[in-house]
This record gives sequence, structure tokens and C-alpha cells, in this order.
Amino acid sequence: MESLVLKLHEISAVKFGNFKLKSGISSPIYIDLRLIISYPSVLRQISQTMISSVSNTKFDLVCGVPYTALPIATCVSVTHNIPMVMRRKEVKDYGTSKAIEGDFKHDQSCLIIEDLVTSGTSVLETAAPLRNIGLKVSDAVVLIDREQGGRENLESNGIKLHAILKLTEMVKILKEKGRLDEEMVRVVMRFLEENQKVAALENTTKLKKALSYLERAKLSKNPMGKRLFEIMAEKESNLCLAADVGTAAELLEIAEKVGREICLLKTHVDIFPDFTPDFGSKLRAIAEKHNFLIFEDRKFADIGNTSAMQYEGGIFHILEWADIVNAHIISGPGIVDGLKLKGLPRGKGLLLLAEMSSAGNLAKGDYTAAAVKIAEDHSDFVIGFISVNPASWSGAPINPCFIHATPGVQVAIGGDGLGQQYNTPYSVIHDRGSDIIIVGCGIIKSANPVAVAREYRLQGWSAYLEKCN
Ligand code: 5BU
Repeated sequence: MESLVLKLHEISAVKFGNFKLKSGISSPIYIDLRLIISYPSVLRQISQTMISSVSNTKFDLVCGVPYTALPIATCVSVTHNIPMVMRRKEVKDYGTSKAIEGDFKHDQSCLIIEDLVTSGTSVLETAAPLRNIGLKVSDAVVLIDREQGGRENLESNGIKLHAILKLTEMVKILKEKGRLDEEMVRVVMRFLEENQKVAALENTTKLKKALSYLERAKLSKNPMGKRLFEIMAEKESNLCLAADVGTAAELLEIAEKVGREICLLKTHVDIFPDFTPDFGSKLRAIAEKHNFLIFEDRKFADIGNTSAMQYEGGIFHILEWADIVNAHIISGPGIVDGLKLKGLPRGKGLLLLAEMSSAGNLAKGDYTAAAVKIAEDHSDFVIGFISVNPASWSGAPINPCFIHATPGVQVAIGGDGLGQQYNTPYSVIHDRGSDIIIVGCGIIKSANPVAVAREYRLQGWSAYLEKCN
């Protein structure tokens, strides 16, 4: 251990002085383990030490936390002949690609390998997608533990931390070997001690649970947004059925059957060859009986005036029967003004398309940010977004009054061959930060839509509960 600590110091992977950290604070100690790839013998020694420290632990696979620990995991894998899996860090633009790469079997156990643990968050970020695909994660091995709550945080998430070195031990070794003078040891030790207190506080804030749907209902400035949150809480359902069946008659039939499982029913009314003017009132009666809202996925996209006319008029009279509609923002904020003119006096709500689920779509980055800005400027009418990965949106945190509804959901990830990309209910609600799963084919095309809808509801709901607790 001593020789490893001395080597890390020699290659400047551990430095002492005065360093400005990313957080803005000044630190007398700086650790950069990315450097070890330039010293193969150090990399080999680290991976050897790490794997030896878990010799009593059983696992089938290893997975390094990206990026610094990837070479360590690779080294462990090739020298000990243990298969490796790899977590993709950038899921956003790779809807269909897997979050975890590699070959594995359900129920195999996976050891997480990490270079340095502070609060344990990065280990948990890797554990979540591994668990999501059915792998067991109960152990993580780390080279350096900064002793800032990581061990406790991981333990409360069912992961035992095996740490090779504590930061304070490293400092002691370097002091004993004459690499640090008394004054520097004192400064570093005091810094570490003070930092532990800060970290403990930060962890408590970070671990703050997600707000419940009911708490968010109180924040909503639009009555329909509020109602939707309340229905979700009442029915313990964050499931929206995308009722893409062939006829209006079939839609009414499935709405009646599946109604009790859903908070929202999404229609594409212009699909139906048998649409009649009484469709709206028939569907409304079923919605009232089973307490769900109706969302016409019309995706208005024109200028405000035209969109307002399309909302109210034509054959479909969407404004009459749909509680919620949605709109692209391609034409600018005027579309919201136009739709609001008709919808707001009647207590309706609007979802903005901030992201889409289909491969190669252009709704990302600045476009998504523009949708958020428009929503904030019109929070009396806009109730939320169609989104895919809201947890990864950059910028200020999004107001929790907004609801996120995500299409492209199935229990098996993959696609439909026409661009649609699927994620699992757990990934959508828990990992990607959405609120509502929109499921079409996964339910409609199943042999038993009622039982399958119930299963989706339970999966979506348990992912939400996990997020809150
Ligand atoms: P699916 O059968 O679960 O793939 O149906 C998804 C539904 O969501 C379908 O009605 C689409 O029109 C709708 N959808 C979508 O798939 N992706 C999007 O980005 C948006 C809507 Br917006």
C-alpha cells in the first residue's frame, strides 16, 4: 500500500499546494487519477490491489464508472478473465442504444469499480442502469474513499463499499515517508475535516426526495395541470394510454376496459374513419366514469391564429372534448398565445413538445431550452412537456409545477422499425426524471390489454415511489 501511495505522489496523481476546485473552493490537496493511464505499471498495481481486496466477494461481471475507472475495470477484466460491461454516459442521443453495453445474463452479479468516492453519487448512477437491466449490484470497490458520506450513502442503497485507501491514511503515509512537512499535514487534515462536515450537509440536500404529485398539484397554476396531478395521486397511476386503435368504436371500447388503470388517455382523433360528432361526448362520459383526462395528441405547429382555428373548428372540435392538447414550438411563442385564447377560458391545459422519442428528431439542446422558456412565460396555460430525458436538461432546475409525459415506453427497450425508440417505465420515471409514461403498442397490441395496462401502471408507480422515498 505504501509503495502505491508513494507512486501516486511521484506521478502527481496526488498533489499538495493550493488548488481551486470545480466548486470554487481552494483545496490544499488535489487528486487526479486520470493520469494513471500514462503509467501502465501503476495501473496494473492498482487493478491488482483492487481485485485482491474483493477476493471474498462473489461476482460474475465488472463495470467501471465512466470515465476514469474504465481503464482500471478493463485491466481487471483482461488480467483476471472476468467479463466486463460498460455503462454509456450519454444516453440522451442514443435512445435505442443500450445504457449498458456488453453481453450478460439476467441475474448475474456485477462489481462496480470506481477510482474515487466522495458522496457515492457516481457509483449509484452506474448501479441504477445495471439494476434496471436485471443485474445484481451489491459491491463496489474504490481506490480512494474521501470519507465524505459515500460509504453510508451506498450502504443505504444496498451496496457495500470496499475502499483500498482513505484519504487521511494517504496523507499519514506521505507524512511518515517524509513527503509532507508538519505544516502541510496540519493544513490538509483540517481541510479534510471541514470538508466532511460540508459534504454531510450537501448529501442531506442532495438526497432530498422528489416532490410528490400531490405536493406538485399545489404548485400548478393551471386547473387542468392541478387536476392531472391529483388524479395521478388518487388512482396511483402515472400511465397514459396511447389509444392508437383503428376506429373510434375500438377506442371507446378500450377506454372503457382500461380506464381504471390510467390517469390520461391519448388520442389521435384524425386516425378514425368512423368519427362522428358525438365521439367527444361518448369519450367524455367514459373519462368521467373512470376519472381520467383526455389528451388529443394533435401537435399543433402553425402560427397562433391558424392553430386556434384548428383547435376549435374543423370536423373534430377538439376544444369541446379534449382536456389537454400539445403543440410544437417551431413557429414561436405565438402558438401558445393562439391556443391559450381558446383553451384558457375553458380551463384546458397545453403540453409543449420539448423533446421527441423518435430517432434523429431535432428537438434538443437550444430547442428544448426554448420550450422551457415559453412554458415558464405561460405557466397559466402550459401544464408541462412532452419530454424524453428531462433529468439531463441543462440550465436552471425546471419548475416542479410542470408535468413531464414521455412516449416511447415499453417493457423491452428497442424500436418499432419506423424510428420509434423505447425505454422502460423504470428508466423513464426513475432515471430520466419524467412523470407520466405514454404507452401505446405495448398495451394495445398485447393479448390482454387490461392486465398489461395494470402491469405498466404498477411499474410506473413503483418507479415514482422509489424516486420519492
Ligand atoms: P407506441 O405504440 O407506444 O410507440 O405509441 C407512442 C404514441 O406516442 C404514439 O401515439 C405517437 O404518436 C406518440 N408520440 C411518440 O411516440 N413520440 C413523440 O415524440 C410524441 C408522440 Br410527441
